[in-house]
Amino acid sequence: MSDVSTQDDAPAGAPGPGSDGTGREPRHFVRMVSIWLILSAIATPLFYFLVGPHVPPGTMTSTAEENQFDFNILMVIALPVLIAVWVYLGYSIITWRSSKAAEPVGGEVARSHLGVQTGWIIITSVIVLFLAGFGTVELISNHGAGGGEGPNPVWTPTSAHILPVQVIGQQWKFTYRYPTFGGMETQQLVLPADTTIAFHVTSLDVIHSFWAYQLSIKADANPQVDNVAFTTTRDTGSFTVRCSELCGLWHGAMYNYGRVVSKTQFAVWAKATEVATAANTKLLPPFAWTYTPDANGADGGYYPDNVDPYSPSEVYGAKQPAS
Ligand SMILES: [Cu+2]
Repeated sequence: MSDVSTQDDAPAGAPGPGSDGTGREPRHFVRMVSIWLILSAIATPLFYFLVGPHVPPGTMTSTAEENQFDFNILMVIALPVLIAVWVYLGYSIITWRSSKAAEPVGGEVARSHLGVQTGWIIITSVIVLFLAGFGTVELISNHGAGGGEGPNPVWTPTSAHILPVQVIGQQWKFTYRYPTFGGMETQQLVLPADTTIAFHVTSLDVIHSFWAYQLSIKADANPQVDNVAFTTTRDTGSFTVRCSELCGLWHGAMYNYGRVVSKTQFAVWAKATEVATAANTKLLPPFAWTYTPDANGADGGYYPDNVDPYSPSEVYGAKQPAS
């Protein structure tokens, strides 16, 4: 890889006829590896310990923590590769630029270096196979990617206390119902810290996607589907909820904010909100895991309005009138 400037078939780094005045070609390969080793040994731990704890999506939940760890491991493997490319590029520009007398000579010597070829295949194979194994272990041991466990979760948390929160998407907002607090519905997603949450994600109209970025939760919100995603909250703080499935004209405006608060604060908030929304809750349909979408589009209804003044064709499943 390095000794393309020599005309003989000496191994990489071996001295050869050179043009540096000493009659010996510098050991370019050894130099490059040394520079790469030093830079990698400095940059990799610096990244892991200084930048790593700040890598998105943070540590607000168990799933966020796991994702942050995975991103950091990927970066720790990628950094030395990146540094190798930059070192080779930089070294080549300095050493073999055209204004220098020592023009590298390519040809067969450059193409058929057994050590370089074997090393390349071994190193890239080890990296790719390790990442495949690491990814598989992380996927299984952390019970799925991103907390989206689907309508029939293959695993359920072992935690004794799980707070169910229903996320309802509709054009174009999210609302949240708390079945353990009288089925109240709010526009604020408030969660207690250090608690396992079961998000039950559904939709009243078209397909949406519930993406709570800092919680590292992303789950499709589909009508007639109760899509479950688990996570355990850790730190308190605020987070952003966005729709991440194109769902119509105001998709881009379909976001709001949530908070993870202490358990005591949550208990106070939940009780107060349950009382404050009691009159509203009475007007809502009873809490259910899914609701029948409103056939008349984006008015956010829970039931088909198969009553006047709507025509039968506006009701889901209705036969189209003969034209
Ligand atoms: Cu949407």
